[in-house]
Amino acid sequence: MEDLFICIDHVGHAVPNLDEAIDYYTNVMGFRVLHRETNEEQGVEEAMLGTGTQEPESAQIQLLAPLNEDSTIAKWLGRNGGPGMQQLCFRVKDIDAVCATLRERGLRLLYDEPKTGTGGARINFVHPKDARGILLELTEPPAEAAH
Ligand code: CMX
Repeated sequence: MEDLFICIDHVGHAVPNLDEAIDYYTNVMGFRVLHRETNEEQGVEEAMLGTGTQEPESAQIQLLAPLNEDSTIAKWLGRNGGPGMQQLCFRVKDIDAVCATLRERGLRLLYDEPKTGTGGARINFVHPKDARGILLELTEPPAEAAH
């Protein structure tokens, strides 16, 4: 059977305050900030952090802070009682094909069509109840960042 996923792209860490979390990851853990943006549609202020090799295959940490009280991340932080691991993200080459395959295999994808994620990537999510308790993000990087 052909592989569906290229690699783990990132792990999402939900935090109440992005700057405070960046301070921890850079000054205590020695990571570098690779990218930062606000995604209004997803209700997040986010940053990507890298460590070790900067090869594209190196998985990153995605810090996710809520933009407002209605944010998915605000809800998650409230339920979890504080910061923690919110998601695991697999990189894919063709998100439409992978979503179609996973749907055929009985999994619920959150969006009918992919939405826009970090750096213009096309993203979708497998519902955590269909992924053994993990919110699973799928990301197809934009063509210029693909490798
Ligand atoms: N990981 C694991 N389980 C989770 C979860 C998560 N991140 N979020 C919710 N769940 C579980 C809940 O604990 C709950 O379980 P129980 O029924 O056993 O209590 C169940 O899923 C359903 O929870 P819910 O309250 O009905 O659903 P929510 O309103 O919390 O929504 C979800 C859950 C996955 C649909 C929502 O978080 C979502 O739409 N996520 C995708 C978007 C997102 O996460 N955006 C931010 C990141 C953006 C980015 O990565 O770029």
